[in-house]
Formats: sequence, C-alpha cells, structure tokens
Amino acid sequence: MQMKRIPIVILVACAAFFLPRAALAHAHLLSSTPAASATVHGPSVAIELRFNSRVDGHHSVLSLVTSDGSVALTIDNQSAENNLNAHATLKAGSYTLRWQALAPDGHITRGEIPFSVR
Ligand SMILES: [Cu+2]
Repeated sequence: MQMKRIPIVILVACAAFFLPRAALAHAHLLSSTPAASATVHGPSVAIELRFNSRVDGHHSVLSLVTSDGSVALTIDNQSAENNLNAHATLKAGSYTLRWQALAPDGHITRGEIPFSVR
C-alpha cells in the first residue's frame, strides 16, 4: 500500500516543476563530486552534491547503481545546508549515482551522475 503512494507523490512534484514560481524553490544540482563523467581514485570515494537551495538530508535519497543492481547510500552529516554528502568504498568500475533531493518547499528533484572508479 505504502509503496504505491510514493510514485504519485513524485508525479505531483514533477508537475509542480513546470510552474515558474515553484521552480525557483526547487533544489537544482549545481555541481558534484565526483563530477559527471569523471574518473576518480578508489577505493574510498567521497560524494558531495551541491544544490542551489537547502536540501533535507533526512528525506533525500542517494543510491549507487551498477550492473549488479542498486545500493542505497547512508547520507552523512551535511557539509552545508545546500549539500548532500555520503561516502563509499568502491572497486574499479563504472557507477551511476542516483539522487533524489527534497527541497524545503516539499518538491522533489532527481537526477543521475555517471562516474568511474579506477
Ligand atoms: Cu519546488
């Protein structure tokens, strides 16, 4: 029951994205570590996403996607109120960091950052 309600919430959030006024308050990704398409040294990888607005570290979601599936990351204490932080121990390979950020206005934004570890 609970699982089926989540996609509806996301749809509503996406619809609100197209309202210009609301869009100003959304959390848009400004930059990240690793950067998109970057190759970083492992095995210890620090992850930081920097947004244009505050994000709720307790209700945002980070996961790592590989060919083997997807693993949820624990979100660390935020280095700044606009940032989401995590860390992972990764072997060499290709990864996609999938993020879902909750802004203070209740709207959710999502995206993916592909990167490689060598
Ligand atoms: Cu918004």
